[in-house]
Amino acid sequence: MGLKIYLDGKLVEKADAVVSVFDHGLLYGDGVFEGIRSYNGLVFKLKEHLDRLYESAHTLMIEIPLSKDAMEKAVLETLKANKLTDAYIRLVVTRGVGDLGLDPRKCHKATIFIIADKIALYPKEFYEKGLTLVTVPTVRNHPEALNPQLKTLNYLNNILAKIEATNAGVNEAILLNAQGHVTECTGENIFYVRGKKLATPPPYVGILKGITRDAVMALAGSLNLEVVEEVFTRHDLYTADEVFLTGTAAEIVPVVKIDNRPIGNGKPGQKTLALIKEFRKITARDGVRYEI
Ligand code: PXG
Repeated sequence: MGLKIYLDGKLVEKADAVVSVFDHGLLYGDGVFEGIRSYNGLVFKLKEHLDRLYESAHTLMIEIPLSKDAMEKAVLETLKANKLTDAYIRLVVTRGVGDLGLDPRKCHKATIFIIADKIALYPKEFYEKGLTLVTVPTVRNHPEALNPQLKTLNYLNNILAKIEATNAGVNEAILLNAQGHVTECTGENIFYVRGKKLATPPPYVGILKGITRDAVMALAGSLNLEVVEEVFTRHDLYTADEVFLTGTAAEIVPVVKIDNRPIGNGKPGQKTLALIKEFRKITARDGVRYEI
């Protein structure tokens, strides 16, 4: 049995899961999405992901033709149809089919699709050895141009940064904003540890308010870390005790080198490793349960 995809209310075979070339998601990147994970039959932070999806759609004035409850059911149904206990879920809502003009009023119904597939885990050595990063020339989208808080189908800002990191022969890119302040990576938020302080940039510098970021901030207290959202520069990262990234796909991943400067002792930090342990406990325990 092949992969079953949810498409506009139906579960269809992968080969039949196709959208129109007139869909504005494709023609203009006009749409929103979420990347969600399930762990052993529990969907982690599903409500938070759905809230963020509907908030992004609200600002873009995309009307999602399903209630949040119905959307939650559609996600769980897709997981069950594919008999997946540990999955990566991609939920996409586009403006829908229109004509060859960008006017969204021509699109009468949003397109919804949900792909649930096996999770492609990051290589183990990333967690054991840590990542190498560079800051890249492409600056993060200005919040008053295309706010990074919206999880839209337009990821070209991030893709350009990823290309620059790859060209530099490293794992990931750090994007700065137009003022030179650290924002985030191409698909992860960034944190640093200095003494008892755990710092991460505030949303207004131009970041996606990550759901893993929020979960890590909530865990910090139990590890005797004091969380602060602060505006900071590359220097603060170079001189930190520890740096790590957070995201649904990556979870928590240590960073050991930035712009050729070793971070701390050049190895994954103790606080980072302790946070990974705590995070694994909550992903194994919390979430929306489904039976397959
Ligand atoms: N910043 C950006 C720009 C992101 O796209 C995060 C931070 C982390 O947010 P969450 O809510 O996941 O903690 C993201 C998330 C993918 C993929 O397939 C991308 C993300 C999440 C899952 C998968 O590239 N981005």
